[in-house]
Amino acid sequence: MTVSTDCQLNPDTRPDTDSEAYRQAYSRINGVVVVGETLAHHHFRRLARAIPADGAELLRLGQMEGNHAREFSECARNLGVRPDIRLAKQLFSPLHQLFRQSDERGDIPACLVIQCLIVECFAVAAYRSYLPVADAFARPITAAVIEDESEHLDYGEVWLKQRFEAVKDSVSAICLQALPTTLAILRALVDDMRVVGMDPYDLVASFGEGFQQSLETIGYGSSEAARLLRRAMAA
Ligand code: PL3
Ligand code: FE2
Ligand code: FE2
Repeated sequence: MTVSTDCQLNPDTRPDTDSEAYRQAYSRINGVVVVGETLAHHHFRRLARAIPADGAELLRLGQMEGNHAREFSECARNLGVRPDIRLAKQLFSPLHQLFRQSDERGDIPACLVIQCLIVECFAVAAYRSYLPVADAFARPITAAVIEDESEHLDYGEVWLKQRFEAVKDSVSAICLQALPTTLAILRALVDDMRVVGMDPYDLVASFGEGFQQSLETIGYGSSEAARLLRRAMAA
């Protein structure tokens, strides 16, 4: 997939990155991004221990997440904004706890659904929605990160697809638990997204489409995937 970066907005509709409202919204959004990327780094390191046959590959993916966290931190520094890390840690805590519990009980499929399917679909949808309104410094960084996140999503899809019948129950169960906690993060950022020029409803719709597509890729039939998604989104 290639991502165009020349999507500069008309100067009249471009958000004013110097306004106090923008800076506060950006602080909360960037905090969520930096914490999400840092957790992704830790999750891939845990996955490398859980799946030793793919250890080197998973450590490489984890390394990419560390780079994303650094690059997005630079985007905030470039605007002179400090990311709200405390709020972001609170928002991500339920999803991170679910990952830890799944890891502790040796439920590799659940860990892969949380990190590679849910978090990565979330990241791809969010970064695609941010790209057209990103400032000139953040735009090329965001475009490159989207390519990386697609690779992380692919890793999880391939692993789960190869074992679909054996992992299906675990996948369905963790979707019902983890999707509501992910939507709660999005819900907490709805107003801030509008301030930076993103459309939160568009984002939720493209997250849902991307996630349903992933479920179908690993082996669900399309009406079965849609039903699971509807149940999880309503939970
Ligand atoms: C996976 O590699 C990392 C997961 C991070 C989750 C990101 C959630 C983003 C929410 C809204 C993002 C808008 C983009 C803004 C970029 C500074
Ligand atoms: Fe990332
Ligand atoms: Fe990622």
